Amino acid sequence: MRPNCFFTILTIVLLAYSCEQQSSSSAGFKDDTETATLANVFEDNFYIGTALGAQHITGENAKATELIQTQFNAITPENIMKWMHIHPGRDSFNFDLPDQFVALGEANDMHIVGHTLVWHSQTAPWVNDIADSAAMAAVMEQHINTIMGRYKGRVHGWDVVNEALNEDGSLRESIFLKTMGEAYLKRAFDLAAAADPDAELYYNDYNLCEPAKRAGCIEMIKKLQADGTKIDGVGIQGHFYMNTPSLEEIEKTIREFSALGLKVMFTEVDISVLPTPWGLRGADVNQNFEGGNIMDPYQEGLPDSVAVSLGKRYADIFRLFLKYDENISRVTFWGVDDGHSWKNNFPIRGRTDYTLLFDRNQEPKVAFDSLMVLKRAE
Ligand code: 9MR
Repeated sequence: MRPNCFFTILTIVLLAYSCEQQSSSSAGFKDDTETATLANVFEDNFYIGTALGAQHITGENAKATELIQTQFNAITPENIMKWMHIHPGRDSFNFDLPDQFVALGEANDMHIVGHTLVWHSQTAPWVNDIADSAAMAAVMEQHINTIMGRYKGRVHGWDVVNEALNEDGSLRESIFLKTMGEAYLKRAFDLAAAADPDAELYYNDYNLCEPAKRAGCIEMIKKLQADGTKIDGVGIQGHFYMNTPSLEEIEKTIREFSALGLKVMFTEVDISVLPTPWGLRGADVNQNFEGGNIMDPYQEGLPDSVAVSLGKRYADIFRLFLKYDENISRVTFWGVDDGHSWKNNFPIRGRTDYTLLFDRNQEPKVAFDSLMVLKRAE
């Protein structure tokens, strides 16, 4: 068979599958309840979260607001609690949007996550000028105590340390490591545990399904645990691609972190359908490349065949999440809809990616339907 012919037949088969999935799922909602949503379909399994930008917190788009309130039962602030925004000067804090974010979560009875306390990226410039250990320790104490103290009992879990590891599993040479040495990790968790003893405390990173980085992470967490540090969970960010990581590696990752006695969370889930330049994977926000149309093939819309493949990839991954729902406490998508996804600008700026479950008009995609029907197949 000629390759063109093969692909035409494959597309027809995929489309037929898509239509069948869509009709059975929408019919299914009506049979069960008119108001089936992600949050209530997976209610017995894990929280279903989303990341909110400032525009969502201020409620600029009524359709997005409705999605947030109905489809999700956990929220993470995408940017507004990062150091440069919340603590821009040594003694100045900006709590305007963070207060609104927490209030929004409370008004909707949501699981509220704080993101992120200690991260090398997007610190305020003055933090990078700190040169010695005692000064950094004092600043870290002020930062954690002030922010966690303000939301004590209201923010339920915190990404205490974010992305402390290199790809080979060694510790990243961040400003915190440079000034305080490895001790900064324990210090951050200890401060957080004291600031709000009831809050869950997480280590959060990308590429944890890669064996070397995962091994480094496990070693780091074991050391913290051996030193009596309170750490409740690990956030596997989950910036995934269509073909990587493999289901086998995702499964190993869930099992290995669960074996440490930690809650496992997938905290920043998205799946890029676009080509990656030079085999790049991960979420290092310092990497950016220029690209032409070959790298941005779906500017006019997502072809049905790709929409179906994305749905299948999401379903495969969620089937695994359901298998380990005893260990997984939360699955958070990194954004509300495709138009909002950071992937439109990473690792090449200005592309049109389709990473999430809702399209640019906040309408559900095939990927949404493919998850909504999963539980029925159990
Ligand atoms: O989605 C976030 C994007 O809007 C920001 O420009 C970027 C830089 O701060 O951070 C993105 O979120 C990151 C998250 O905070 C930590 N893990 C990687 C995420 C994607 O870069």
